[in-house]
Amino acid sequence: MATNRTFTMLKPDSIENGNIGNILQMITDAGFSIKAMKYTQLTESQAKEFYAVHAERPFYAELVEYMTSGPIIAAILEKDNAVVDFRTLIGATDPSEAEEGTIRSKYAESKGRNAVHGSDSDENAAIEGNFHFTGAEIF
Ligand code: DAT
Ligand code: MG
Repeated sequence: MATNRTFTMLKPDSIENGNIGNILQMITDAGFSIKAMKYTQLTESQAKEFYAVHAERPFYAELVEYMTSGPIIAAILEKDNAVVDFRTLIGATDPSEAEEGTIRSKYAESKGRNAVHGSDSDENAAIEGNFHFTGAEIF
């Protein structure tokens, strides 16, 4: 995946709370185009693998349970400076620390139920995008 791409998930709270449309609007209004997208539910083994980097953290079990608790939307997004600009658009992990106007400030409930995922590097964006999509699913 090119360095102008990032990977996102709209987490189960975004779907439960009816925020998908508003969040996708914020993403496209910010200049991201959608290269791939699917509505799906992670299995326990997929969630464990996706978040393996956090396996030693105290919140890992809670994170895996939460991320498998309902459907998500997974997407690959494209824009210049995609990884950094998307992290700016989503705001801090903890919504109480997220800048006003960011997706997490508007829609996240808590540190765990925080509305969206955004890749933290070009390398992880490529790994995460390829985890969810085959080449034929990326446009
Ligand atoms: P981010 O999603 O901002 O990249 P992260 O990579 O540090 O944050 O953590 C991944 C996810 O794990 C995060 O989106 C929500 C969950 N998480 C992180 N810290 C947590 C905490 N202290 N308590 C509960 N869940 C947490
Ligand atoms: Mg992260």
